[in-house]
Amino acid sequence: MSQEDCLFCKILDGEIPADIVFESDSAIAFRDINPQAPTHVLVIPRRHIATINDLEAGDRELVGDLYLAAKQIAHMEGMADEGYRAVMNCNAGAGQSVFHIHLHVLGGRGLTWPPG
Ligand code: DGP
Repeated sequence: MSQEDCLFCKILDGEIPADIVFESDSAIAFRDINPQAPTHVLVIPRRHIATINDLEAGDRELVGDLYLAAKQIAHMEGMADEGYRAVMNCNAGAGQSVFHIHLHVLGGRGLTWPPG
């Protein structure tokens, strides 16, 4: 279920190239074009969902899949023990710029809290 004007649906459809590091039945993950850490991967569901606000009860398993993908990626990137962050921005006020939900998986450097 892809949306015509969605950048990440275009990556899913292979219309826009990306450095894909993980694929499953429900999700894919690729390196962020503007990395904010040595490892910065975006995990996205194959199904188009614009924001966290659009999630429904039936999406529980899908959201779990995104986090299980993040865990796998953290191990693949060798940052699972050191620590990493897996976060999702919701709407423009929180910095969301692409309206297809995505988990930012960041690591490979010290990460401070709270984020800006
Ligand atoms: P957010 O600001 O939370 O919506 O994050 C969107 C991220 O998507 C941002 O970190 C940059 C990344 N991004 C935008 N366009 C592209 C693209 O064409 N390819 C890749 N790989 N990442 C992109």
